[in-house]
Amino acid sequence: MMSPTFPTVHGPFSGYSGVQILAPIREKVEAGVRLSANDAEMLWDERISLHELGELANLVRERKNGNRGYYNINTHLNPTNICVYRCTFCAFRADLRDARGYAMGDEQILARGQEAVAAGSTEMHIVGGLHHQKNYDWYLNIIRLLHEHHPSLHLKAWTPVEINWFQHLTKRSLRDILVEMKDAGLGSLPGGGAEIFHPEVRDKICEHKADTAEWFDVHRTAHSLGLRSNATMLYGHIENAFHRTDHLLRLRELQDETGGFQTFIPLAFHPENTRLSHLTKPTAAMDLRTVAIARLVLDNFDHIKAYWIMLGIGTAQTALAYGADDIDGTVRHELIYHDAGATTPEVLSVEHIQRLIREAGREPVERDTLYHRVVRDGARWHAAEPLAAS
Ligand code: V47
Repeated sequence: MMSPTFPTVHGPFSGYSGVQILAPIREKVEAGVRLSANDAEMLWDERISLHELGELANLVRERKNGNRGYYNINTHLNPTNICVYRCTFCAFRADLRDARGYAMGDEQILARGQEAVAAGSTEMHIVGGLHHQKNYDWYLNIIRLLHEHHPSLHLKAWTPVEINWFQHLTKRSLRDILVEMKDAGLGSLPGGGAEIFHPEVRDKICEHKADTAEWFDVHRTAHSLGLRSNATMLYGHIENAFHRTDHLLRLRELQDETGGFQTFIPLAFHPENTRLSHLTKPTAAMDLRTVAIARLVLDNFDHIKAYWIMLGIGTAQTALAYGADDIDGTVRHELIYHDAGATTPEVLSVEHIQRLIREAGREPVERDTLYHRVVRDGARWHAAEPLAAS
């Protein structure tokens, strides 16, 4: 593991300009050479101009994904907000007896599935709280029910935090649970629950939930079963550049081993209604810097997603020139960010999302969850060729 030293204006590079610091990194990126841990640390140095960083990340982005700007038509389902954990950054969770606590019944879940299909969704993103009184079968049934009634919906569900909770509830192996979920209709895993992997931070913001080794074990096992997954990083709270670098390098290492990750999604912390509400939200400059650095360090990830719900529409559009190639989907029923003060709309129309991508100078391409081109014929759709990144 890297030591928590960090280049600063007073460190070994004092007197260097941003251009000088970036020059050897630029050479490597242009030559397609992997950046070292030291290079990755250097990228956070604020003497490096955001514009130059973005330009370099854009080179990699265009090499991998050309001019395409991906989106999908998706919907969110958070079956319960009641949660045994109390992560300091979370505004979504509720206690069992909280007036705002809820847990959905089968009818409501099926109605959501129906609504999603009617809206043309190809994907349902399902995550939620760890309810004190719901057993594993309640969670399994959500997947089974939706898959049986709406087989066209790809179910991207459960983070390692939930899977780890299911292990705790059932005392069964991780593999067993994932196999059963997959048989019931689970299509892939979303990227949540990653937060910050370094224990210096993780132990302070979410000490009780699945730890870093457990998070990686779930993804490793899922990949070995042929399930693809995403990865995230929650930034802009109590972490620093060293922790962010460590986070990205750990992800790059597992991706070297399995190749099972599809997309990396940097998530900007939204402080409202959380136990960290005294902190200020990261700026757009920080958001773009993080997108660009992720694109440069995660050379083995095909996609970097600028999640518009979290970044805001303007920054997400700009991020398409700073390393991102995907802005997530039309989204409907998102709660995690909206409970934490996000002011973005609750849903975007397909026409709107396409216009945003076009305005950013990119070609809008509708993809399914596994990055196949989606071809539509009226209300029907099918997945065509895989949109392979080069
Ligand atoms: O793990 C929670 C984060 C994540 C806050 O896989 C917060 O395609 C900021 O993982 N401020 C869940 N962030 C969301 C997530 C995700 C989102 C979009 C696409 C995909 C994908 C995955 O949201 C949590 C946590 O890191 N989060 N509360 C907050 N107040």
